[in-house]
Amino acid sequence: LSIRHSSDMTETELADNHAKAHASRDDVFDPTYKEKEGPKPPLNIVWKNVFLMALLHLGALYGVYLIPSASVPTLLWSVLCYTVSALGITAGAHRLWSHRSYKASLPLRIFLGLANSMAFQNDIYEWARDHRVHHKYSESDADPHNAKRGFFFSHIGWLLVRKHPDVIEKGRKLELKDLTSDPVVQFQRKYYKVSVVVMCFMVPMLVPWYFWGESLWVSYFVSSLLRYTVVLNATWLVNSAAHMWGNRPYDKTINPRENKFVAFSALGEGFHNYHHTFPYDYATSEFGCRVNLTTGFIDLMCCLGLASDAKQVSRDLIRTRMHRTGDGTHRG
Ligand code: ST9
Ligand code: ZN
Ligand code: ZN
Repeated sequence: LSIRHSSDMTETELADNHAKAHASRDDVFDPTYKEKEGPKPPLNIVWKNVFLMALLHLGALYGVYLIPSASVPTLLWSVLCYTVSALGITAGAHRLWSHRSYKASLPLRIFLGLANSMAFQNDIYEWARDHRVHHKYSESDADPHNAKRGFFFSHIGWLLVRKHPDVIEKGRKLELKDLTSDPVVQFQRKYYKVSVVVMCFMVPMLVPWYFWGESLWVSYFVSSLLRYTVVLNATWLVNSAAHMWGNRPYDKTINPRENKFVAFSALGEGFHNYHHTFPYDYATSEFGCRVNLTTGFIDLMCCLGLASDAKQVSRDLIRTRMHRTGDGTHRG
């Protein structure tokens, strides 16, 4: 397993190392940014998005109603599609492409690119760009899903209105060369729409119909629409619930929190106080694979030689930081 354990380094060496690792990336909180004074720009609702999101959620509710008529293989297939599409976000867009917390070989990047299209959450480039501004200007006007604007806004509302101009202004200044020079990211961006039609809608719907005779109606509403909607909401809970409810063992001065329910449903992405404190840690938690399927997946990829250079924060650094800025709720 090629995980770099850095437990024998001093804190200064570690801090130095992390600074170097981050020299080319823009996912670290920038305390110098100040929101512009004066009245906030008016809310500009995008009615097309409101309509489509309402329709999607109605379709998903109908999918819940159809669950009893779906066959067991169809239900298992839906769970598999959930896991694969979630990994396209967690292991792909998030830990690999937004934070560069490990390196992935070309075959693994191709798999994660396809899995990402199955999740249909904007292309990898756009997702990672928005996510870097989220970390760098967390909970301010330049954060696309600023949790200070409430649960609804940070959950889904931010996708139903025009962005605050500071998100775009600050986002345009981000360092994104690593994304523009990754052929998988560029290819997925170029063919994004067709890849979503195939991966998010056609493949989940057609496999149950072709291989075990499920009705297209049931597989469309359960494996495509319901599965897609649940992955979306599990992801959005990281922005809403995990910025509101839970403890803050690593840094009590920030809002992101440790939330077990979100960690479970988002395959390990609910340890959000840890993650905003140490965004470069490939495990997004100090507890390895515990309630963290994504970390198990990346470990497996390292074992198979498909991933490498997984970055981890040392125990010493975690402990020092916890004592300095934590809320005292840490168990260890
Ligand atoms: C979705 C995304 O759901 C979900 C992301 C969640 C993030 C989660 C993070 C949590 C942590 C990780 C944990 C993962 C857990 C996963 C668990 C899995 C179980 N910088 O966008 P426009 C430019 S998507 C720089 O139209 P508007 C842009 O390039 C769901 N530039 O802004 C463009 O420039 P140009 C499906 C930026 O008009 C111009 O600005 N998709 C930035 O304000 C205008 O861009 C949807 O629902 C930036 N950050 O519209 C679609 N941003 O003109 C949603 C923008 O030069 N999107 N620019 O090309 C939209 O319809 C629109 O974006 C909008 C805003 C209406 C929201
Ligand atoms: Zn966050
Ligand atoms: Zn992140």
